[in-house]
Amino acid sequence: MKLINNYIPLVFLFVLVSCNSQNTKSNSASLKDNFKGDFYIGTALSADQIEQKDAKVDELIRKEFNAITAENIMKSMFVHPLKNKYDFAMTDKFVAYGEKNKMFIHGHTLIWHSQLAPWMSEIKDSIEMKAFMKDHITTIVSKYKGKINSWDVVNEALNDDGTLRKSVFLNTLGKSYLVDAFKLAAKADPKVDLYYNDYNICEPKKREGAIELVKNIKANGGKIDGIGIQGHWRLESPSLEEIEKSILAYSALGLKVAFTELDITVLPNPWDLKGADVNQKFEGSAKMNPYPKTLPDSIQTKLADRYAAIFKIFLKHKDKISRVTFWGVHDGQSWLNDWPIKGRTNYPLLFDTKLKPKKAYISVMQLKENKK
Ligand code: 9MR
Repeated sequence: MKLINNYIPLVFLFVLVSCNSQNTKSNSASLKDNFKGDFYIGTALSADQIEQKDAKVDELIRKEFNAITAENIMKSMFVHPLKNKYDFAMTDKFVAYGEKNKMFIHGHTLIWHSQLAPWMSEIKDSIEMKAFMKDHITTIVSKYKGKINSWDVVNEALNDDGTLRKSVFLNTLGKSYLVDAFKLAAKADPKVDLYYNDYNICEPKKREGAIELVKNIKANGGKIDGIGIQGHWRLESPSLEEIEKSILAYSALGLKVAFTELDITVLPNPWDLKGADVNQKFEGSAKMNPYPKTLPDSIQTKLADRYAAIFKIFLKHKDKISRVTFWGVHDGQSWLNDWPIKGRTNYPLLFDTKLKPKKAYISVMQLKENKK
């Protein structure tokens, strides 16, 4: 009996130590470490996150992610608000944050029809537009030469049917603006990776358009290194087949494939409702905002399964994929809470508003952990 009594504290100690070491293991596991050697795992950062306003969010960012994109502050209206004025205060902080934390730094975005400074939308002719593009691209890319690892040179130049979007760039320069943009960026930093970035380019028609666009840039002597598939996806679409076909098709062009703005909406879409008028007011409608407090377990599981299935394909083609970046750190900050309807509660990412890993996080992590 005495002998057994002597052993009790020892057994207790063993249980304590092994529990602790398990805790340490699961607490120290992270997305970036789990997918090390496969592809970068990135996130988009808000201005507050770049300025490290919330210590807990900052800790999570540094623990889980090894690549960053600025969600907004690098867009032209912020960085180049007036013809003769650049404002690099925030972009400098963003790049310094990435350097300090040894992260892959992605530049988003140089030429985009949206979030333009007002003076840019008023450019009327080709001479003025050429001068703008040369100054804008050269100034920004040269400034961060050797610091920013890849750029979205052109963003969202296509319509959903694969034709070129009517923008101030297309209107003034014709389709040659695409080639010009890539040439200017390559001249300013010959080593940086240059991407074309867009949404819905896993859909067959738009994919054809994107392939044409890339071929046209290459045929005209532009340097393009990669394609950014944004990945603003839904639970049911795009299909896994189309995602896989897209990885193969883009990579067959000699491009790196990056998933650049990944999130998955779980909310109903006004455009899917039969007879729904997009201009109708959906704000405040309970039908359109079905989970204002928590996400039911059944949907949480659907989201986890969808993320796992998608990451399985990413892993299968990891040799072709350079980076997978989520569009935000946690559900609370997602743009999808305000689009296409303002003020809803969406659940598109791997961390909830309290920064806790969701079932989707576990399902993605398990894809690798099971193989270790
Ligand atoms: O997430 C961004 C949101 O905060 C901005 O209000 C919005 C303005 O257009 O842009 C969002 O990010 C977009 C990205 O820059 C390009 N692809 C689509 C993204 C979601 O709209």
